[in-house]
Amino acid sequence: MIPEKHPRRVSLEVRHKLVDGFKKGLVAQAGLIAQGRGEAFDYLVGEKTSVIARKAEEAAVALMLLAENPVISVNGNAAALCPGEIARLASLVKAKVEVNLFYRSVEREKKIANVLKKAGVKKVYGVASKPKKIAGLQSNRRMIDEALWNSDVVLVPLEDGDRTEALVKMGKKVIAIDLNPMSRTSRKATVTIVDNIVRAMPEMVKHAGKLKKADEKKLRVIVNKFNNKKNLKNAEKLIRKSL
Ligand code: PTJ
Repeated sequence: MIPEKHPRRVSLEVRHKLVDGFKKGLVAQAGLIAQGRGEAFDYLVGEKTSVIARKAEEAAVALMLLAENPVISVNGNAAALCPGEIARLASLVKAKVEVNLFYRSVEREKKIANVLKKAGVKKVYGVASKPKKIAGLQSNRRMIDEALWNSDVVLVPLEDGDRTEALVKMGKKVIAIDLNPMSRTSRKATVTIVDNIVRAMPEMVKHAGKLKKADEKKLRVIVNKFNNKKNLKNAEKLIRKSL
């Protein structure tokens, strides 16, 4: 039980969600460590969505709305932390949802798919599927299902650098949510959102609600105005300033 007025209440609640997710078999052991890595960076960005992150969130949603075949690629941490927002965003931008795990097991894929379905995702891809393999990648995440193979824009919350790079090489536009602006994922992605997934996803749902009826021209202006390199530099500056 976390006291109502505990100064680190929100952060502790998120931790507990992940521990619960681990107990339910959604989150990998290493997923708990990944969260700790994220928390350290979150502390440095002030544990709130910066103007810098908000810009990236808006550009990411515009990119998804412009896509022919957008996909949200979900791992254990994302499923444990924000299944409802994944379902809402997928519905607003008409994205397919696939499960893609670093520590791959069909049992975990099925559990994650159930949580996503309960949250409102109609069809979940990548469960016990016959995957296609991304050439040159060593990890289990090289195995991707048809939905991701055919996508043009993919949202990858908490991704590995080598897969981000491989997806970009395949010609896809990659949107990453990563609190570390210096990670390889952050540097290789097309749009990098330096924000905690628990804040980024609700923000993206809000943007999607506002932009879903916007015309193509307006969406293109948002995407073209966005400069990922510059945005990452600004995120890094924000962190340095807080030290
Ligand atoms: O569920 P699986 O099997 O696919 O396991 C996936 C994990 C999470 C274990 C795997 O992707 C992993 O090892 O992740 P990393 O490389 O430790 O973390 C990826 C990045 O996510 C790091 O740069 C973290 O700073 C960042 N990160 C961690 N938690 C959050 C986060 N970014 C945003 N929000 C978070 N809550």
